[in-house]
Amino acid sequence: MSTHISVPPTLLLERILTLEIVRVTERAAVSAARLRGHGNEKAADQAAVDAMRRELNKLPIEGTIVIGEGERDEAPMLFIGEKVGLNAGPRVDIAVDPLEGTTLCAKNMPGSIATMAMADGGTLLHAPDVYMEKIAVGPGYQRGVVELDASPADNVRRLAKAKGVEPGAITVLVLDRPRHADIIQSVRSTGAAVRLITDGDVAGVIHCASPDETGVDMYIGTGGAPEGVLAAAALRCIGGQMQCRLILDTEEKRERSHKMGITDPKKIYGIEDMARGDCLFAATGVTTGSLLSGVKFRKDVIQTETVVMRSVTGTVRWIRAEHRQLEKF
Ligand code: VTB
Repeated sequence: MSTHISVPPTLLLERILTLEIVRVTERAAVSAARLRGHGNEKAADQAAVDAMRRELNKLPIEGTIVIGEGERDEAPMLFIGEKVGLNAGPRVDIAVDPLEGTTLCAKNMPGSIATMAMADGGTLLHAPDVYMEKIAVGPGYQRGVVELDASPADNVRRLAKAKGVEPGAITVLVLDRPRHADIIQSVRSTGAAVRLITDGDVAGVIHCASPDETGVDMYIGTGGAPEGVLAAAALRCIGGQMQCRLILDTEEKRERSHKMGITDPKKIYGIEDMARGDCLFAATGVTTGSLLSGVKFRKDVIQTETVVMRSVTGTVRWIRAEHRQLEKF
């Protein structure tokens, strides 16, 4: 390495990896997008997994999948604990959701993405594939402005006060599930609005970071723990607050999570508990949503849109790419 460069080699490499992870999510998105609207969630997911794994294995990293397609016996590829990369370079933790919103993709509905995060080895929460209670808001509020254990109505009022608006000016994003009926009712009792999504709460949480653009102030609800860690990695880069708690309601789940190093089953995790070190986050649109455009197959080019973030600097890049060597995609 040149002696003129004063940046520590690991940071420099990590900086270069910012673009490399874009390649990874781009490829996964294009592969999944070929199966948009085919009604086959498994096939679309598999296509994204294959592409993502192939690309990850080209990177100069010593990577470990810590959030993946599942535990080894249920996931042949990108299973938790799988080693990826060229086995040279920095030791990193990797969280993947090659196709977040498989149903959205299979039904060709808005908002499916290919996403991943990369962080210093040992710094991402090793979360089991269970449900997780989550609450998130964007940057600019005092710490603890909302809390997981406060009622949704209270949280709306607290956030409205901090923002200097009436509760009626607040919008809360919630996954449309029967289990969220009480949350929805509680939010609406304040005069606040609920925006419902059918799937995709990684993008949902990210919406909170720019309320002026998205119209979303807060995310509340229960979704997947893996998606929670990915969302935390994104907020670590762009700012905001998040509180989460794993739902470990059976002995089997408590045991499984214990094996992954979780000793307090009731712990409330903040962003720094889920993404402790420096991290990178990327997401490429598969179907067009309010965060990202989906893949467009033109006559001679494939267009993708990706957002990539880096916590060290907080830089967020929106990358619209045109891919020409189509056979390689
Ligand atoms: C959650 C959410 C995801 O699936 O995991 C959800 O975090 C699962 O909830 O974004 P259900 O079991 O009720 O479907 C997603 O929406 C992705 O599909």
